[in-house]
Amino acid sequence: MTTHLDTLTSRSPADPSDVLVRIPAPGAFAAVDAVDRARAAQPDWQAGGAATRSAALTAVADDVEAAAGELAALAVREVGKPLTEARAEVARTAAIWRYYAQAPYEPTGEVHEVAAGAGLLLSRRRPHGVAGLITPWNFPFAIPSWKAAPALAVGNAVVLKPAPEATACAQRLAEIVQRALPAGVFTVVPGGAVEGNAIVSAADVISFTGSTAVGQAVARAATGRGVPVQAEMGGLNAAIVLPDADIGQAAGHIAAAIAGYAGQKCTATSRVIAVGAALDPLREALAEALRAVPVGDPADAATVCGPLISEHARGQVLDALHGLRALVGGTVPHGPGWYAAPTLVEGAPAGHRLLREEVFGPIAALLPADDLAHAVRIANSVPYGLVTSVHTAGLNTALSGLDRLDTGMIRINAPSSGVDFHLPFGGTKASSHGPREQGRAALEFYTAGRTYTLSPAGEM
Ligand code: UN1
Repeated sequence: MTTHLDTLTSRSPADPSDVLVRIPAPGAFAAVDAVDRARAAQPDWQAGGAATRSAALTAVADDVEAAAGELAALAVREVGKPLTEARAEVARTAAIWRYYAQAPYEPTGEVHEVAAGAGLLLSRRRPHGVAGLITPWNFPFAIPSWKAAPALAVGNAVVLKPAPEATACAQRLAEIVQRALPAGVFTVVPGGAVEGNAIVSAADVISFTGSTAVGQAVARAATGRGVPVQAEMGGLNAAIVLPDADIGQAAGHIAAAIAGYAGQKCTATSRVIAVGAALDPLREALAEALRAVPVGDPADAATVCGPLISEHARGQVLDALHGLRALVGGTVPHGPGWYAAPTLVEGAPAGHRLLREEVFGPIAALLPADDLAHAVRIANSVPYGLVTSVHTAGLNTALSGLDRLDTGMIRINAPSSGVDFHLPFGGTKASSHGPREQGRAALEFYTAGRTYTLSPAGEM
């Protein structure tokens, strides 16, 4: 992990003079202590039964809903998420807890016949113990929840280390979750690299979302200890537009996926691949849609593109423009806050940084392709493979033309960003490591299989 911090500071990206948190970093010792306390609390939580766990998760969902307005306002202030999107994230968070509140009642195994003789074979899934979760700032309620809720549902205890930029959101979420759970079962340890490393060195299962460099280091460390690990990392997601697409609809979806929350999602679109005759009308429609994106104060419900998380993050967007002419944007609005205008470039040469590295800003490159097969080759030509949106009216294209796309998720006639929490989430190549998260896949990840052989006692 890259950040070594003595003091944790979180400030509003729309007004950097607004400091939400300034606390001493708790240190490695405190992180390991939280894991130890979680390990002591976990057996009773597991043994408490399905109804107890289900009721606790339902209580969290209810309390998130009851606090919805306040939580959305906190995400606006701390991580600059535009209000309408922040409200949607809080609603998604409540739905995630409600969905996983049913999981304790799900079957945990299978019964099989023995190969020969009398007896029974059972397979059953058991929790690992303590789940160590390391989460980013961009979905400060939803990502901790879609990791913690399934881990808790199947009987693990949880220690969560949020990104420093989202410390206040994580602490507020902890208050809500802790009200519903026995002491020690869910703990937030604020911090940076030191605390994160300590959790990775002590927990029984690790789930990470964040940058590729850190995720790969986490995966190596956990694998070295022999504990299960999943890491959700970067994306360099393509939108492929076929000539038969509804170009106006495609432009709207793609503009939202480029500029929504200033492109600060691993699912954002950063490459737009126009097939054949789609190029000219798409260029025009997308430029118009991007110019129309409301940029500004995240507290305004009409805002779609708010500020970048930090001055450094905005600098990355400007650096990525190097040597390119912007069709739209490429400018930095005046005033406090780390804003950048939604930006579209054309003519980026092969190998340009924009086509190799995740920038995490409201910027995308428009690229031409001769036909669908060419578009798929371009889409695959990056080290990442998280999500690809495809815009077409053709069912054949959607169902059979995309087999060779090297990507974890395909979204037809929809923005690349946005996910359904009840389905598995994850990608290929440098985007993801280990089993999928979310949906039922998460219940498998947070448990280990055990096989029982039951033979009759005595003579048969
Ligand atoms: C979304 O697109 O709604 O960190 C979710 C991220 C992803 C989640 C994206 N893991 O941006």
